[in-house]
Amino acid sequence: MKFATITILATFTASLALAGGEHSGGHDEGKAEMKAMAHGMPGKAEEVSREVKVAMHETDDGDMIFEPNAFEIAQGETIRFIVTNKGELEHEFVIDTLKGNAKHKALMAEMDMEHDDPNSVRLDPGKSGDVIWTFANEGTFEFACLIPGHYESGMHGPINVSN
Ligand SMILES: [Cu+2]
Repeated sequence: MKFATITILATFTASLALAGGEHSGGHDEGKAEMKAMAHGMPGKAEEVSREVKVAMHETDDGDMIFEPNAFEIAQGETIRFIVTNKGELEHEFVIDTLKGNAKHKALMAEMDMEHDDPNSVRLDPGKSGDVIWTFANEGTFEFACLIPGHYESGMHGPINVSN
């Protein structure tokens, strides 16, 4: 299982490298650009319309999961995701487009980096944190843990935004 994961990641990274330079995917994109993203924008605490609890943990089967594993959201809602790491490993909760998560995951496979973006929270075991996000557009987006190997172990799910 572990070998298969490594092969998939390596193949994925290679194909991204070939695709090349469409978008830097780096972490120093400005807040202004953030507002234009398909999956929405950082939300303001005073505008939170709903709180949603999310747990992250490993299972006895060797999988890693989010509970719940999908979200239905109305366009325009500002959600406070209260995320708790109930596992024994470090995990993170990242909201992005499927494409954005795929790119970010490939970068993480090369170099596992800490980040402090408004669309994510990374937590040590036993810790809680939150992400406040405004879903400005309709569509299917994704939440995921992009720590190497975790996505493949089950840590991702859809965010369906409809109006
Ligand atoms: Cu994880």
